[in-house]
Amino acid sequence: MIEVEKKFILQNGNEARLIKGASFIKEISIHDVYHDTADYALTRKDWWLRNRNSAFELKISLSIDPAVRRLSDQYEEITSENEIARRLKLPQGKNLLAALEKSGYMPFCSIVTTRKKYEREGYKIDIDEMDFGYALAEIELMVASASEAPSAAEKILAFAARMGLSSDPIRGKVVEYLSRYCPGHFAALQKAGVIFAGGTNT
Ligand code: V4E
Repeated sequence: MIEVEKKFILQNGNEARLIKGASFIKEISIHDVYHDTADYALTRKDWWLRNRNSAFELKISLSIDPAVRRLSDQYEEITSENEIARRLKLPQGKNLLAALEKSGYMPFCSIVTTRKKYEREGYKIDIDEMDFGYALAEIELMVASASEAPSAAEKILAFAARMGLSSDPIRGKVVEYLSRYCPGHFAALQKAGVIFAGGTNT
């Protein structure tokens, strides 16, 4: 099965309409700390290394060409510490945090997200409220094959429009955090073509 998902900005109370009549599944708290080098070696190539609730995860962009990537927005997700160390060319078998610090990686952003999970009309809905005053909804459909992904994306957009959500491109939580608090880092990612001025909604 393949997940097809899209993110939408939540503002002016549009959350209430989205979750009206939805089944509440659960609420979780997520603490993400993102790491990179001083010259943004990872994020400039659209690689995102985070420690989520004490477990490391690396998201690697699957396309080298930013224009192609914007159409698909596919990331490989690696959760094994040994594999993360191998991809980052760090010494194997050591404590990953210590190895990262020794090689010049440091935290650049810390975000606590309260995520409420719902289901409505076959769609999975995540409502993410970030501790820095930003909120997003993610709407997801599961499909059996890649060929079904475009029509699933259309269905999500039609559902979102019915819920009164704007499908204008949005900034993910980390990109929004950087635009507010780390302008130098944000500008470096724009220059590298990783962030477009308009954002994304995938
Ligand atoms: C892929 C990515 C980043 C890593 C965080 O990914 P995201 O899906 O925003 O986080 P989250 O917490 O919802 O992850 P989940 O719980 O679903 O695993 S940070 C930036 N990107 C890519 C990106 C980009 N290049 N440009 C823009 C405008 N937004 C996002």
